[in-house]
Amino acid sequence: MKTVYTDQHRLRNSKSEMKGGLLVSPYECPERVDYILARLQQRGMNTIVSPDAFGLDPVKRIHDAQYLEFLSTCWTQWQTLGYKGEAVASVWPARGMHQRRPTNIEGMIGYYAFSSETTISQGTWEAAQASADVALTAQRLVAGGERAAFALCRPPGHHAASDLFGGYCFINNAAVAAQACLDQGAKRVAILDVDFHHGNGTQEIFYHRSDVFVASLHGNPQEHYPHFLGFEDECGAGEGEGFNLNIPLSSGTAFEAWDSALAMACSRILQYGPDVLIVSLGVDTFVDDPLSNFRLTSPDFTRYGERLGRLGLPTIFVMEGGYAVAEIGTNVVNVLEGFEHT
Ligand code: Q9C
Ligand code: ZN
Repeated sequence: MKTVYTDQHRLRNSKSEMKGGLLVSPYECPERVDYILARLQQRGMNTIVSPDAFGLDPVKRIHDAQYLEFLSTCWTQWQTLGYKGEAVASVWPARGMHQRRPTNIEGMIGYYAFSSETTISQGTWEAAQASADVALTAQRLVAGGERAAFALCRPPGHHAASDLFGGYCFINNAAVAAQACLDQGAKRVAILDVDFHHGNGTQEIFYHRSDVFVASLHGNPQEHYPHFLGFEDECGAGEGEGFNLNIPLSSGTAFEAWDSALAMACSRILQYGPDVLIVSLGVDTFVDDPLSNFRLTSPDFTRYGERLGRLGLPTIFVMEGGYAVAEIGTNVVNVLEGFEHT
């Protein structure tokens, strides 16, 4: 399987993440990708393809134009305020507050942010756009007949909604790729989100639609980020009713229980009969992940990769989370190798 990759991800190099009231070094760091590339090399999966430039049209099929305008100008506008730190939201249109779109950047960043850990700084927009190009290039490979492709996206995307950023995500790369499949003639696309966190952005984007089936296994939002979405009773609405599947799992979930949840999601996907599968591949389900508390071990990733391969669907892997940096390469490549062995 080919990997789509660009150095442009390095432009996303923010220095600060709000955590427990402190600004810490971001978990979502460039080194994550270095470890994945190194492991791909080591395992001989070294066909690396550079992304093509698709421009904003395919991104605008998913995201609000004013939101994209905000992302592309935020850092410049923030600097005009003379602040010393990176751009971060501090005020939101919470319950009972008017929800008109502010024109001032301090208001606007709160309007478009859903959480405060994610800062915007020099290069964030350029990296986010390149990350979408990576996903679109992988989509093009699979549309062109490859069985599978790996989009080594960074920054990740699954928390980004049509007009919201957060959870380290700005553009929803998996959603953009799914829409590209449909725009090129696919009738049905399934997105399977195996990141530890609920893919709230992906859910929001497709919640009212039946042409994309979204399934997510994740830490119970009662206890875990993103807290407000990802419950079992969120099944889609209107046209989309029955086309969203959430499987929240409790803290400490180990492979056996996780894998039976995956088997359930897989059978729903087969029932749906998609033309293509997009896997939102977060490996923060790993036992030593610093942000999460599932208990998958490195060999478990191979086993579930095999399960994904047995679905027999054209598959686009889109990189999401995973913060145990030293092991991230092993865990990601194990999934891809498991898939390829089938
Ligand atoms: N105490 C992805 O994995 N954590 N994003 C906020 C938790 C944010 C994860 C603080 C986690 C975002 C793509
Ligand atoms: Zn995650």
